[in-house]
Amino acid sequence: MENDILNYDGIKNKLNTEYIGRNLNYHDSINSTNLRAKAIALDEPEGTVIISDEQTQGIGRLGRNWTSPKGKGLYMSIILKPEVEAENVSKITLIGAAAVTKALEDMEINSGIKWPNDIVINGKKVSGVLTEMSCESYRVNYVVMGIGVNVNLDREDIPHDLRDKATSLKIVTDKEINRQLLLANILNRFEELYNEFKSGHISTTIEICRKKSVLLGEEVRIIKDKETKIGKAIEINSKGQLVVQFQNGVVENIISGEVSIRGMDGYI
Ligand code: BT5
Repeated sequence: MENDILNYDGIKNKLNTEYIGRNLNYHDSINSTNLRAKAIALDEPEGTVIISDEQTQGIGRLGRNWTSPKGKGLYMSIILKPEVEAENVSKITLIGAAAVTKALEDMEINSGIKWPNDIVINGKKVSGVLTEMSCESYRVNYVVMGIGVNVNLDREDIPHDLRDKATSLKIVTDKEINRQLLLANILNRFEELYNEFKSGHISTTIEICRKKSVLLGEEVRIIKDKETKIGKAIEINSKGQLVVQFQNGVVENIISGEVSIRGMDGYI
């Protein structure tokens, strides 16, 4: 697609934000936008975005990797400096996931959220969020929220071992998607929801996560360290925790970041 460079000039006409994405550092290629964002976070203003056309060492949660082929996806990280206690930072992952689904809805693409950090379409993952922070005791120095979206990947761009659980917007819509527009939409949606969070509320994000959830009402396997437990996802509570009822009747609130969640027969 022509005119698809993800620099500031390419998106500024579509950006409605006050501060998210106004300082945008574009790279042709980088190891990981999260690594870069963490390296410069203390010196850059809130809302700075690091974006790259390709990542050579894209990272997922818990030491996993993120496949990031050149010119095909969105790979970005936003530097944030919220004045909140560290325990609230995991909510930023939900804000990122909600922003991606709303941005896709703005482009008439329907998607679901697999709590806490996956965006899925037709049962396969199209996007993931990775939130990292630096803090001293309870004080947050900075947060880096990374988002990866599989935009114009063809089937061959997805590694063999991921083909049954990963997809792209191009594969599901059968159309080439404008990455600049999607990027601007995500940043616009993110700023709205993040401003609400900074003012002490998160209800709009939680509503979106509930409405779009692919887990609520389903049997799930909760994987923590090496242990797997089976339960039913019954609610996302007002703190953004997943409420699960286990087979022995015990109800637990799960905090994002601690666990991996799988459906009973496959990825969802
Ligand atoms: C995530 O981790 O979903 C977080 C991904 C965050 C990526 C962004 S890109 C910009 C920023 N810079 C970075 O370096 N990272 C962030 P997790 O839930 O752990 O999922 C990772 C798992 O998803 C892997 O173990 C694979 O199974 C699968 N996977 C890897 N690449 C994928 C892709 N492109 N699409 C779908 N699934 C993928």
